[in-house]
Amino acid sequence: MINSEAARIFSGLADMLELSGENPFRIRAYRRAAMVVEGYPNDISRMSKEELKKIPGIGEDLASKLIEIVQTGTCKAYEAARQRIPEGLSLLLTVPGLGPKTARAIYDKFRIKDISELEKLAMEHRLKGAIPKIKEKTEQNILRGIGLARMGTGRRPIGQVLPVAQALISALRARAPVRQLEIAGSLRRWKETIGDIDILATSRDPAKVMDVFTGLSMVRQVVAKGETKSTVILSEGFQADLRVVEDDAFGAALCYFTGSKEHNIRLREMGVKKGLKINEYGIFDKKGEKIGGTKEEDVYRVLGLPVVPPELREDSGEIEAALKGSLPQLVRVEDIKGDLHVHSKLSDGSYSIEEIVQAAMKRGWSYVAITDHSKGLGIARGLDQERLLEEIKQIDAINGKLKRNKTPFAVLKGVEVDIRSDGALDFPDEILSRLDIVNASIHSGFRQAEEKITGRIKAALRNPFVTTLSHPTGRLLGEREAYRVDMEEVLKTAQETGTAIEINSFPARLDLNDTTARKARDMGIPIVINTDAHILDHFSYMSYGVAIARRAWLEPKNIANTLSFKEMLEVLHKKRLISLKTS
Ligand code: DGT
Ligand code: CA
Ligand code: CA
Ligand code: ZN
Repeated sequence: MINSEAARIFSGLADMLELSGENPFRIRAYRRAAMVVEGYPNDISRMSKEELKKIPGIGEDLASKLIEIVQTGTCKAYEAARQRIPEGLSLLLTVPGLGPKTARAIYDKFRIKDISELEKLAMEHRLKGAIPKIKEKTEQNILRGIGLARMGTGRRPIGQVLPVAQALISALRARAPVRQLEIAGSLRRWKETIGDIDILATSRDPAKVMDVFTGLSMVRQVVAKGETKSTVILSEGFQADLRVVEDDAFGAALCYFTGSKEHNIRLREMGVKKGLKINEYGIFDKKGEKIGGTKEEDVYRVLGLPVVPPELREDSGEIEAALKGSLPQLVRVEDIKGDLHVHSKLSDGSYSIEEIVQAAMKRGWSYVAITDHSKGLGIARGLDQERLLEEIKQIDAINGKLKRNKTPFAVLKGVEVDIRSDGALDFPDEILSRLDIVNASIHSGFRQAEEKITGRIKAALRNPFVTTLSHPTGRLLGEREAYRVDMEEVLKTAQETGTAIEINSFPARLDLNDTTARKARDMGIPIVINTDAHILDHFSYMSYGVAIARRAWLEPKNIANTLSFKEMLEVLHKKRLISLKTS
């Protein structure tokens, strides 16, 4: 959020002004502004200058600076102050709890260049003896501050990391002299959780790129700054590495730093068998002569392979498939023809059915299913029978209008029916049979025993009108573990009954992970990729679900909602026909 960024800039500015012995009143004004802005409940980026000036402690000058920060990500006064103090000293100022005077004393004595040097000095108690005002307790505080800044650097859901990485890329493109710039690492492979961001660049002036990168306002702490590689902790609490490489090694480096490590090892071994050395600097023949590395495809070409899509680079069969020429034609976002799990404002969504239809058409989709919650989910204003029938009527009317206007788009009547804790569904078959899409899902009894939950799901799948099992494990990344469920059993029942399984694209869910999705495909179970949208912007989450599908080796034909309206319904309603025949 821009508020905390603005706060960091103001407090950094105060620190630097203090170091250069500026007017104490100005320094105090910046400190106070930092505190006020940090705690301010509304997003300052949406406020006009006049509104900003009404915030206590913000006058004309600070309001202008806030506007500048919102527009440019920094302010001139801050950048100018940074120019006046040495690099290492401004690094020290990023350590929480280390005041400017102590930072200056440490810098003057040790000329520290990165935070790990400071950490080492504090750990070895070498600060204590050297600087009079530093006691053992100060050293502990410094270590805690360093730890604090690094905290939360555990793995994060991709949905939290990707937007930040994209902002980082735009900032670098705008301000750093970079030629090529690419995201590498697990983010390029679209793993569902990300350890850290890896970025690769080429440039005529790597030193300048490092300066810009480590100086970005979204950087909370610089862990290490080198001539061609730097590591920082971003304000959101996770780490980013930036490396600048030579143009003629960019492809080799991109391949190396995209990983996975296991995939790289396989490539390297295949190289060795051909008498080639493959590393992040390039491809070298027996004589040590460089024979490629500018482009990533160079690496695969010398091994006689087509380029393997990053999502598959996990050493889980992709090398063998590439050798045989049988890599899958992975599904793409453009292949998706519609979303089959969307909430309108009739339950806990925020938009009307008409608005949802408009947004879906704008995405180029040809259908959308409205699947509001059923009554069991009271907190989500779940629909009772009467309100559901009302919704059905509304959808019929909208479809009628679309038809009259010859608009080639269909709204599907649906529901997200709650699987109750005893395994029964929230609506009788008589109602479910009037719907096109019935997504069944569990919202309660997460702590039940495995057999119980598995039993509930199996019972739901056996219902002929349930088209899809939605968010099959109930997990919320980083928040809630999946419930205990025997996935093998669930998949087997889905296979027997012909029920589809959902890849839920909602970033906190990404439910049905890549390995299970791949297993489902192997069993011939139809898969649908849905967003579970509650607002229109959520439709963009489709790319996360598609990424899971790609990591699961899925092709368009494995996914029901890449099919035309008619074919999609044929797949999802097959079980209805079978049950009609046998009953
Ligand atoms: P993460 O950050 O834990 O989500 O996963 P990655 O894959 O992004 O891993 P990271 O950031 O440690 O390293 C980026 C890539 O660099 C990794 O995917 C492969 C490559 N790499 C790192 N260390 C090694 C290594 O020791 N050997 C080889 N062959 N490659 C490595
Ligand atoms: Ca990484
Ligand atoms: Ca890394
Ligand atoms: Zn839902």
